[in-house]
Amino acid sequence: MSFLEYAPAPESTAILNLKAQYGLFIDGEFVDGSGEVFDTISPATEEVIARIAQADASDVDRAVAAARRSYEKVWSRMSGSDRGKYLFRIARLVQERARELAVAESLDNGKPIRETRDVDVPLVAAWFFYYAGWADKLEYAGLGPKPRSLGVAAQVIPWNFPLLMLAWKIAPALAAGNTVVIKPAETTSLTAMLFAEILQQADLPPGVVNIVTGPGATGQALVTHADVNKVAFTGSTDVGRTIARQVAGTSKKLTLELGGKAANIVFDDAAIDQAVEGVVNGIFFNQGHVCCAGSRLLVQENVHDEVVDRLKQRLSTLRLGDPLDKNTDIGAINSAAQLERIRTLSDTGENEGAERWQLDCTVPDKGFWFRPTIFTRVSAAHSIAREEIFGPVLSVLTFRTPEEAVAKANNTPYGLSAGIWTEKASRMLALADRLRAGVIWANTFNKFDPASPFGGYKESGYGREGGRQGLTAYLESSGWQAPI
Ligand code: TAP
Repeated sequence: MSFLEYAPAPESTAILNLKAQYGLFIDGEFVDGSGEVFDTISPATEEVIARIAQADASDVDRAVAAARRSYEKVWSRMSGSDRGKYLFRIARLVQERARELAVAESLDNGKPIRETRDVDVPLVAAWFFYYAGWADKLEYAGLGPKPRSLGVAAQVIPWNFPLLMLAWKIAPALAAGNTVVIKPAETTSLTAMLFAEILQQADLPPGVVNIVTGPGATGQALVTHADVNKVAFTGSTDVGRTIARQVAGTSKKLTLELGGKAANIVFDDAAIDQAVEGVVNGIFFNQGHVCCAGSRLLVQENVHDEVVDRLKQRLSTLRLGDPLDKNTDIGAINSAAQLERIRTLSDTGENEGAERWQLDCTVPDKGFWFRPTIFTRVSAAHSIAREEIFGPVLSVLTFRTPEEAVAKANNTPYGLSAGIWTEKASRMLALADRLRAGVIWANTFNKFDPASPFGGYKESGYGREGGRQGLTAYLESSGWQAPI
């Protein structure tokens, strides 16, 4: 074998010590669910990894009761510094079990091991470290000298960053003194179960975190439960709308992190190689299953051909395949249903007159795969320019002036994120002021930090996660105003 042919062996699953079946995690213990158990499969091979318990409304009731007991008797009475110690312990245990968590996440979700190893899992630990530091400093959260926790938080998360979304939800809730019942997505519950083991290792008091697995109906039973004080949801705009209606008129506080259709705007003065890297990362990271993905490339007309050519050249170097292989850039699509959605929307793009280009590569026989795709000749009216595809599909549009770039970027019901590529700092700032997006990156994309608030405008939801702002979502507002 020549040096060029050498490829390291895929990350071994031998590191995993998985159970054949996982129960619900209620009151510090794994217990049976009342619904039928379901399989969690590897989207890369369609093989069953483990069986997962299904919670019905009575199980959700038990979980909420456990969270309430533990809130009243333990967690809300504990000092902030003691709560912080538990969060630090969880962060350290995530680091200790990092390799195992990365392998399990890649196996269950289909995302490349390089991403779970270098992005997802380190960020999970970073989120717990960051909020551990806040637990005894809540008086600096901006809500007055003695901010109060809300009570029991009901949290529902999607499948695209299973463990990271769980950390985004649980870490600030616990730091602020709330207890939690969380529902992972049906197709990606495995790492939440490993996280439950970590909570046991950390000796977290029973009932502080409860995990109920199951389908959308389980999530619905949770968010509509009468004894929860806070609902935090990340997922599709449709389900977010339903939840907003269900929560309306109750005393529950609500935060919603929903979809996006971000514009990545490339000006002719940008460093083109750097911009191309950023555009590739913006849409092909995590197979495009990213709410803030740069799914629309807005490129200045005079550099359109050059940018698209270089994009195609760069994409031709990407490797699609086994998520556990360290050389893999593009992993599997998370489910058959999501693959179908991506296919349908891409076919619509072609039928509406856009030009499709796809990476020429072999796709494994088994599993769910979609080759990285670029659409050119896209107009603002095309479905692929308006609807969130949530897959490795980039729609390219052009603009002539900064005004036109802003107008096109804002021409979407969403407002989660945007990217600007230019050498001119004055242009970055001017554009950032006028883009209706909660997160704006300049000369970079998809950068996340626990200290930095994340969230959207318009139909991308409301409330912020991360930073000091992420804490206020889990604290009672006293009407106190910081002195100016
Ligand atoms: P959804 O179908 O909305 O599912 C999200 C979660 O809600 C899942 O756990 C789901 O359970 C559950 N659910 C479904 N119906 C429910 C109901 N009526 N009541 C309560 N919970 C319910 O989204 P998805 O397909 O998992 O994720 C893709 C979408 O999420 C994309 O649109 C993406 O943009 C968005 N997303 C946004 C963000 C942020 S930060 N803004 C982050 C990630 C994803 P099941 O899995 O069992 O159906």
